[in-house]
Amino acid sequence: MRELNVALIGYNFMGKAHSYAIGNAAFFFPQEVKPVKKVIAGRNEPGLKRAAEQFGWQEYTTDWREAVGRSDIDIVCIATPTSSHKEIAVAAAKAGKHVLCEKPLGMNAGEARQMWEAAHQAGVIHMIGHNYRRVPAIALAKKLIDDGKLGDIYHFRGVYLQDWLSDPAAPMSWRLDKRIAGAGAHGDLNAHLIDLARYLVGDMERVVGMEKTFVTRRTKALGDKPPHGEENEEADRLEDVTVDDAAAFLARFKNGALGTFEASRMAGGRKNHERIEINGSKGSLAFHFERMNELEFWSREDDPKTQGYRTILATEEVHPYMQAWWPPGHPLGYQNTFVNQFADLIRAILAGEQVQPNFYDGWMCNLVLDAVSRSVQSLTWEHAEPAAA
Ligand code: SOE
Repeated sequence: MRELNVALIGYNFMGKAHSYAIGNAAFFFPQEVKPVKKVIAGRNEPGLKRAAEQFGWQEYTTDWREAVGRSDIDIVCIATPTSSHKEIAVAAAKAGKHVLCEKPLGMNAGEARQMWEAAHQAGVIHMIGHNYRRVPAIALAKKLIDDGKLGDIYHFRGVYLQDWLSDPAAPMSWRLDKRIAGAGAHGDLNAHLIDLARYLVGDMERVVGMEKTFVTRRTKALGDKPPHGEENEEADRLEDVTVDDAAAFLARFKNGALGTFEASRMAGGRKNHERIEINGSKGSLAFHFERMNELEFWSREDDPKTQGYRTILATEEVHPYMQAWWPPGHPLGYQNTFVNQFADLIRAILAGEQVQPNFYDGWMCNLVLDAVSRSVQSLTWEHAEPAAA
């Protein structure tokens, strides 16, 4: 069977998720080709070596350029902090590799646009890692909306709440450094909500938002300590948090719908609480990631005597992706969304057709993120569309 060799850049949380997906895509979704975990790249050799062994990579390198430039690599998967996405993605596209990049695509819309242009000009298949589109219940929601079950859409309501920063003693991390992450909860979590809103409802016209950094200084992270223990007093040094802890915004969609979005890492008790609700003239849908196998659906067309939200267990073979998995009633987990995503990428590569969400969608998402950030400064509504639109 023909093999497609993959280079993965990054080996932490997302590196682990993508390694799992690359290793299992052909197991659950057999296609004419088989992805191979060829080479994994990262900067810290001991950690990288451990990851290579644990996740089953054939080789590792501390030089991502070497991995991307290899003639035997077909796909480059980018799972690094945001500030490095553009350089790696553009190099990969120019080298003729298909690219899967984590979100948010760029540090800002300008970068994201350059990434889309590079991939588009190179004619490679490009994808952005919004894995929540690959939850069967979310793909089912899309189908119900496309089938007209909700009618005209009135509302999109999304919250994405976590609490890992709600303790002021929680240490610094690259995710709190604007130079590396670009933004805080806004870029990390609102990016997912924006992608789901674009997928299920459509493009946004204008946005207005607010954001706040509640804890402005945090202790230097242990992992950032000087390598040999010298300058120990440095470890206790406080560092400035340069991104938002929480960001919320209102949106007007092009189709007339209204949107509300809230992202926070300060929501005590909430772990990965991504919840959306969509209301339309004929029906409503609600989804909550912590119960990711369920989709709630309310229909105006139901008999009023028994009308009410019903819970659909999206684990049956009639549901998106589920034929590939288990017998009825056997649920999926977080890691399986990455398998579904990677299988969709392979399918697109074989068909020679772009997959969604791709770098264009990543650019559109960055545009909305930027427009919200501008509105935080200007205190007014801002346009969320490309200038030419
Ligand atoms: C951290 O907030 C994080 O890992 C995000 O970066 C992911 O995109 C999200 O899926 C879970 O939370």
